[in-house]
Amino acid sequence: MIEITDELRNLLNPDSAVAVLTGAGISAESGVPTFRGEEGLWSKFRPEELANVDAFMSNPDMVWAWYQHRREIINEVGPNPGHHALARMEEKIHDFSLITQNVDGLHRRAGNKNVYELHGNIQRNKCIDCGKFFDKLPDEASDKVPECDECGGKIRPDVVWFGEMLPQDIIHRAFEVAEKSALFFSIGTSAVVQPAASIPVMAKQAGAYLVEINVEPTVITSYVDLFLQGKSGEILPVILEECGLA
Ligand code: BV8
Ligand code: ZN
Repeated sequence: MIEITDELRNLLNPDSAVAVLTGAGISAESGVPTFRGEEGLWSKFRPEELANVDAFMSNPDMVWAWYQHRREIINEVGPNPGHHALARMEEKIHDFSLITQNVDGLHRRAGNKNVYELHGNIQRNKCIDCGKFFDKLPDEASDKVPECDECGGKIRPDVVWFGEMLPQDIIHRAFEVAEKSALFFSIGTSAVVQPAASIPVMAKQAGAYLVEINVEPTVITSYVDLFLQGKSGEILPVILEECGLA
């Protein structure tokens, strides 16, 4: 039984400014592996081995194959009830912002529009030399890094790797909406990767009621106003129901 506080019930209404930060946990029930769980993508590898420029430059085919593997998984799955609940929230709440660390595109597929993809999107690729974007790849299935048809440069996933800056316009908009929110949800994130992990803290410091939804406590759990332990795909629909937004 999840405990919906009066504050949450009062704040989750169509006229509140609501913002959400999601991480890999919200896609777990869709079948997309998280990063740090036991079956996590990185249980076999470590972030520094794959999600950074040096790894790509020193072993491009291995990094490229890892992203192809992840794309295959993502292309096989769909949004789960947690994603759909957030899409429903955006339909019902006039001022709703969804900030995500995920690169799987599942929030948009569930119907959310006002989505801030802090770390890019795994379905988009770009040339590392001339920056040309590629929505379609020369050979969709190849595990070899494709080459740019303009300049011959290597093509990489359009995601933010460790050590790379986040898109400045997006991160600043995310800070803004967090700071003006009356209610902020941190959902399915271990809250360790910066600067994304500081966003829920900023929201609370600016006066938001901070709710965390996670199957286990995280480094911010002791700081939040309400910790709802459990699967986001199960908890979010209940919250909508209890707050009359279903
Ligand atoms: C930058 C895209 C600087 C690519 C990703 C030392 C201290 C502090 C910071 C640093 C440091 N050393 C380096 C840094 C900076 C570094 C960082 O934060 N490192 C960490 C590891 C300490 N950050 C960066 O490098 C960032 N850039 O700082 O640039 C700069 C400044 C100026 C000029 C140049 C550079 C860039 C970070 C972005 C990296 N890219 N992803 C890709 O996807 O391949 S990170 C990747 O991991 C995700 O995008 C996500 O952001 C991150 C964390 O993962 P989560 O989403 O939280 O997932 P995780 O598996 O960890 O947790 C899942 C959670 O869900 C768990 O809590 C689990 O319990 C829960 N869960 C599971 N199932 C469910 C569930 N919850 C609910 N329901 C369920 N069913
Ligand atoms: Zn090019």
